Amino acid sequence: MRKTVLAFSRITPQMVERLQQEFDVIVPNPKLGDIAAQFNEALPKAHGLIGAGRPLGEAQLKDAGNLEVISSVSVGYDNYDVDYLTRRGIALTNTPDVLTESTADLGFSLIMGSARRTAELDAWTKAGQWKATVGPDLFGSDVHGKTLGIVGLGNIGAAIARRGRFGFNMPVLYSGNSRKPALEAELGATFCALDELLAKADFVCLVVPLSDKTRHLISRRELALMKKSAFLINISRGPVVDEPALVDALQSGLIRGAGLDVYEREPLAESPLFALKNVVTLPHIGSATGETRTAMAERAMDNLTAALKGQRPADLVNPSVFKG
Ligand code: 8YV
Repeated sequence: MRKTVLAFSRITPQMVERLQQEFDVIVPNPKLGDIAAQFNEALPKAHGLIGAGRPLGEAQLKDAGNLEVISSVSVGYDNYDVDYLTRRGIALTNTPDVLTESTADLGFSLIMGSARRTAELDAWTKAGQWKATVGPDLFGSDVHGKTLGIVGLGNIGAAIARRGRFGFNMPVLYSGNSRKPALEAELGATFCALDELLAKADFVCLVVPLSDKTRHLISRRELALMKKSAFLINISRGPVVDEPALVDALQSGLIRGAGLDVYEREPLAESPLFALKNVVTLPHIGSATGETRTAMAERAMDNLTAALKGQRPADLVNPSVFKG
């Protein structure tokens, strides 16, 4: 019997063709009406789901009686109720590694863009405001040689730290659950408590997964610990930062600026952030390059295919479901 795959996002028509060689594939299509309704209708038939950006837990999956695997086209898996999936014996896979460097590139571009005010000054130039050489009111801040604080020195955090240390001669501080001796040796990085990092870093980069422990990790108290000249960079998940507290900090000059790729609610359609010149707001594009999204989708298809064939997928988030 051919198994059924519900490909709910991130899978191109060529990729669907590849999956169709082995599976029946259902792809919700906006031209055929409500996507959520099509997803729910297909769910009871599905043995595998592949896609990203959709919260999936008990409420959404109670009719998914045949489901064996969810293959997420993302490294983060905060959208999924892992305990529930594990209780049901449903495998969950993600796509680590392939997006590390692109996401670090984006993180570094937020450091550069917020410090040197590139988006703001691009808009200013295009608005025809360049009448004379710019004065101190439009000056930015240096990046090279400044202290880089990485909150969460995982793969992506380390890739940002490498860019800072070796490309921009930045001393690196990091905080997190555990010390990373190999990275300390490679990067000359110094482990410290979050409060100390906040007080010393010129750029505070958030690169932690979202969990109960990291929700609102950065709130009023933490923002108040930062230097007035410092920048907050968030490429992790929006709820790691208390957004109203950040808006206040940016409005009142408690910190110099911020570079954000993620928000408490996405897509961000309106926000007090939009009125602020000292924040760069990007639409969650950490991994959004052609090459990387293709690599992520391919890795996710490999994980899905392995699980549906009874083989252990390479990137299993909940290994206890897989006894094979
Ligand atoms: C995804 C990401 O675009 O991989 C991740 O965890 O943040 C991005 O690559 C996002 O998760 C989709 O919602």
